[in-house]
Amino acid sequence: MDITRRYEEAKELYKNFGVDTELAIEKLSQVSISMHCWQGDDVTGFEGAKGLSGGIQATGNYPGRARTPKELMDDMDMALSLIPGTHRINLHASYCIVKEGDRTDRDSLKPEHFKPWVDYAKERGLAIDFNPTFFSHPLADSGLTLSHPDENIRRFWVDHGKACLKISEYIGKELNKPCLMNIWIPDGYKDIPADRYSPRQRLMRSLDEILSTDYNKDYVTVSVESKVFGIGLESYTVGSHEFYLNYAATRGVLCLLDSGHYHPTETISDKIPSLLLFSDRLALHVTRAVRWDSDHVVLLDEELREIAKEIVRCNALDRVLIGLDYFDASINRISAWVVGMRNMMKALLYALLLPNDLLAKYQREGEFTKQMILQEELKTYPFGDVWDYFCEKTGVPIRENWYTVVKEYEENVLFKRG
Ligand code: RNT
Ligand code: ZN
Repeated sequence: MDITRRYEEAKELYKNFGVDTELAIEKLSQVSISMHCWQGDDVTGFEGAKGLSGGIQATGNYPGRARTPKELMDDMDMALSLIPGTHRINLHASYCIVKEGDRTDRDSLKPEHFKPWVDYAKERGLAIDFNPTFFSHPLADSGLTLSHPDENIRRFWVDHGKACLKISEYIGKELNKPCLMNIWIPDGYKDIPADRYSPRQRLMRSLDEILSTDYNKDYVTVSVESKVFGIGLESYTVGSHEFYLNYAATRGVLCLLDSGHYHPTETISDKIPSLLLFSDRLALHVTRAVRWDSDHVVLLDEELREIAKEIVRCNALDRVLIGLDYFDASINRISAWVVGMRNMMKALLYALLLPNDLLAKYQREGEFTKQMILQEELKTYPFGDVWDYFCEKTGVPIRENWYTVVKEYEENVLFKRG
């Protein structure tokens, strides 16, 4: 298997359509994807949480879940060593690292509680993104947080949001790389509500209060994430798509589209160009919805390629902040990360290797037959040869060979965790 020879042949084939494989590789190596820490421990965090709440669920009990900051960091290192490129890590407030005896609750978390993460990122040249955690907490048990009618509870969560803005600012400043702080709340009702307006009005007020915090926009970018329904909260979601679309547009923050948060035949790929026309930047949670679940491991499927194509065709690799968001506890968790991250990169490479200008020209000229033929034939072009070459060039294992490394780590480390 001569990777370079195969690459050279692929290069010639793509060149026939004016596609420069070298340029594609160059652009791909600039991409950084935010790898979500919560795949490593089934969204448990370090606060001693008893279970996961907020209408999301991690199912499965594959051995080896990371239980401490050190274990999670080690596992993330293992995953990152098998993924080509330099990426970001995505943390939740529930991954705070507090000293023994420290009783700090979410409303008063401080930058110091994330210093070990900042040190971790510094040593590895990574950036960090951040999320306030509006679930898995006694005050979120009702399924309501920022839209809660009880003023004290609502205030607690507003204070959590504010504390997280300061933490995000600290992270961005320390790493000298802007931190994306994404706000997602589970708020909703299991059954048909009597009043759909007031909870949204309270959410709007809460978000405005959070954003009134004094924070440095050079270091923090805020996004808001909508959802269609949660488990146990099936009938009404306070933070719906329309709510956040308008909220983001009027407040100058970003929309975050989670690919698992829409109706079954509704895709986020189609929304990307529309949002980019009206907003400078856009954030994504890439995941895979399967029936009731919005959080399966990202596969190289049609929609993933469509998402990548829209980002590339809009020339927006630097305007779309890509993050992954899923949690599968039924398989090796490190493999889950590696599969998703590599697939996201593969999808982008696939999109970068398409003759996008030529295809757009066919569309403009009404040459729909040619457009279809070429798009279909391109599906079996040797994109895998370019991918292998890219992996070799960046020093990560080729093809499925990375699994041997994970398997060894599994035997020596994960299975010994008890
Ligand atoms: C839940 C949202 C949210 C979470 C993470 C843990 O439906 O997608 O983004 O998955 O914040
Ligand atoms: Zn999400």
